[in-house]
Amino acid sequence: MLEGLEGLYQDALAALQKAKSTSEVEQLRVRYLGRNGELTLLVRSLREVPPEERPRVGARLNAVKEALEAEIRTALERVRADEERQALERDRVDVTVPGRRRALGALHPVTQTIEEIVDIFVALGFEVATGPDIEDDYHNFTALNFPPDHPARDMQDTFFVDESYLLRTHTSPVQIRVMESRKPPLRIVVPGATYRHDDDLTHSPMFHQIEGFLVDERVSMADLKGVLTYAMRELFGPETRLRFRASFFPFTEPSAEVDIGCLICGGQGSQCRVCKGSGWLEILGAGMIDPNVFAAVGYDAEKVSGFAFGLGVERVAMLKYQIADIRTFTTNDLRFLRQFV
Ligand code: FA5
Repeated sequence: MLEGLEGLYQDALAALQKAKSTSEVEQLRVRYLGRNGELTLLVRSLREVPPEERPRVGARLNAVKEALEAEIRTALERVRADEERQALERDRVDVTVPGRRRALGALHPVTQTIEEIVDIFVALGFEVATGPDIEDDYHNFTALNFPPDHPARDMQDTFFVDESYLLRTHTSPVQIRVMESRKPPLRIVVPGATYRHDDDLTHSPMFHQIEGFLVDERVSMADLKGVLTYAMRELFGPETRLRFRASFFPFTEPSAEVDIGCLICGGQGSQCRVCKGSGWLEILGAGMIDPNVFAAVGYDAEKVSGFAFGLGVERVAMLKYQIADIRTFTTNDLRFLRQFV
């Protein structure tokens, strides 16, 4: 038995020295010291050894078992250290390699302009509302007091989806949607895309507007002038001058078109190409909400009044950044877009 034991010990030592991984060492541990391991079986067969030899054999068995356990621990430490070294080698990071630059995107200049304008009104206590791009005739025209034969309803201005639906031509239908579902007082701004059959240097088939309206008791044209003057000065600078010109919209009475003093020539006019010599640039439409609009949403025009305005976002961005052609916003030329990062 002792011979077998010595042979087993030598084999185990040789095998442990060759082991290259923790799993190989673990397999050897099971093979020799597991519940049915070779050494365990020898220990179990000690009772078959004649009693007089048992102490000597037993002592040797114990010694070999302890030695083997120690060898296994040593082998484990060795292969673990090897494995760790290999893992470090494999995952080594060369910090001197130049980094790969990530192409970071940025907000589109039209989006930046929308955010800037909306922030000005939010600071004044306005809430943001939105509505659908695909509208029905009622909200886009009828409830806004457009007569049935108004030219804006014409196929040449409006993109119709089918008999009942169209791509909204302005953000004003959201006035109706908000007033239909809520009661005054209201202070609302509505940023959104709008669509018209238009295409030239200053007109795009898809463009953006920001609608604003305020409904309460005793709202006057002076409130409209005050709010717009403040907002435009925040947007274009404290020296900005505003001019209100009488105009017409079916949904406001009285109505005004609002010009700002030309930013390019400082209102001097004469040779200026941007304001075409007038010293003024048109920037938005506005007015006092027409009583017929209040009637359409069930408000009592004797009790409430309100103002509304609609601003062309691309037009504002063109003035602010002195852009000559509205189409540069949608041609995705990175040389143009990178100027707004
Ligand atoms: C309106 O759309 C009215 N809904 C504005 C309004 C709201 C008036 C509330 C009163 C009360 P208008 O058609 O003028 O009005 O358009 C408003 C602005 O949108 C214009 O001043 C212009 O800046 C911009 N705009 C109009 N058509 C285009 C276009 N095709 N491309 C780019 N901007 C446009």
